[in-house]
Amino acid sequence: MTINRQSPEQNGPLKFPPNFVWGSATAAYQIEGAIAEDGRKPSIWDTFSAIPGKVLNGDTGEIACDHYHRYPEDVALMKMLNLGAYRFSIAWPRIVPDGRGAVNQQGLDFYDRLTDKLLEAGIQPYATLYHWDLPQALEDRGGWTNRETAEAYAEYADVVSRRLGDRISSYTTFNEPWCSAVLGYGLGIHAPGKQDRAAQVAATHHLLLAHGLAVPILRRNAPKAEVGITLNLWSFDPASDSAADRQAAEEGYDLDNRAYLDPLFRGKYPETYLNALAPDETIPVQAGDLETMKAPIDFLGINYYIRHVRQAVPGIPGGQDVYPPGIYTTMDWEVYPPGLYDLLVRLNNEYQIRKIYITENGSSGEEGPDEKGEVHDALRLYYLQEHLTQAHRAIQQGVPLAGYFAWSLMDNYEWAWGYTRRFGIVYVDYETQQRIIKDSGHWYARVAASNALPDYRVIYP
Ligand code: IFM
Repeated sequence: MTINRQSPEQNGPLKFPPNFVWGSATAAYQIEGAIAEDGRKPSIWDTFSAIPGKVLNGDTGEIACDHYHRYPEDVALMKMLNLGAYRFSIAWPRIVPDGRGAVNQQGLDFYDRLTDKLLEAGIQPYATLYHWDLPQALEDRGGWTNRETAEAYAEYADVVSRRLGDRISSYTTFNEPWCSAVLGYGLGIHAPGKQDRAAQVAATHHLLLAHGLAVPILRRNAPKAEVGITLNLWSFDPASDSAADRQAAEEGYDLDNRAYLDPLFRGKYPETYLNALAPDETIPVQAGDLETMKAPIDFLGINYYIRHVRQAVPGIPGGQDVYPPGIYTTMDWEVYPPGLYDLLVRLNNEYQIRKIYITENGSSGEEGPDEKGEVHDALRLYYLQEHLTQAHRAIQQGVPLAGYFAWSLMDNYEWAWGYTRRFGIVYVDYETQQRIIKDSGHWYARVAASNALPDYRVIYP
């Protein structure tokens, strides 16, 4: 890895627009720990991670980064990183531990304290209401396959936003509903671990419905806060220039991206998605649902990590992935920054989106401290730099990109990968809970402070 080489194609720092939001992101189950404290009851991730073989090394979120107790120290770290905003998620099983009914004030108190700490530090709180930790009590009644869960979610959104109101700058209803539906109910590699395509289709619908039900509630309770949703989206490229591969890439885009974008922005599911449903995969749509889902939002959050390169396979809409040579992270994810540019420009051309945030983007990498206690995470630094360069390019093309949140503030529980994959710009020693800002974090702090990418570029490898 080489640092400080002048980039031939860049003259001076790449400046971002004034008021561009620089943040970083986490999620409750991945960092909080304290799973049985102050009235919290189990979520689907407590149940799933306790099943042998579901998570690497049997890791659970029982302690994680102990953020529930260490949040003041973590907010101080954010300050050192010059963050203007912090994107965190609120754990439904702390607030309404049985999913519906009794509200747990102690759970609300925690997010109240965190919000105050952030505001005191001059950091804007960006709260996500659902980042995968459904109360187990609701899963016992069918989880997201049951329409009741959407109603329960709307009640939960009401409770949270009545208490936190517009002290929260920005509410995100859901993080990556694709993951909840596809990984959780279709493929079974995330909680609740179901492998049932019909359940996946029902879950997708109820997640989008829950979003739509919550939007007016959030607006009523927090009129000054902005409201949106975060999707995990990919750019799609064909494996070759053949018509078949190009069609496979387009179908892939429809099935994974537009299946969420179209209901949210156009009030309908795309044809490719409808045509790909098997006879038993029925969307449980009721009158008015599609109208509800397209409640106008203030922003779309995008989590971008990789692109898909698709090769046609007869009879399989969307074809199959192929893996071109290149740089891959320890998740085996290709590093492909131009895909972020392609995606942003395409979204801006195809939908009326008021404002976009990149709510997650980052790289895994398992470097630990050296003998001087420093963490040299060359690939992550390069990854952030290259994606931010593409984000800057997209802004030049008129994309209304208003902020960027590095995933993640600190190393944490990477779901089915347990603690074996690290995404933090801050290193966490899980034995001692010591935090160390990595090279990428120091670099990001300078970028956030100057609102610009430096006039030098890091070369990797
Ligand atoms: O850690 C996850 C996060 O919870 C959701 N988006 C992707 C990240 C990396 O896999």
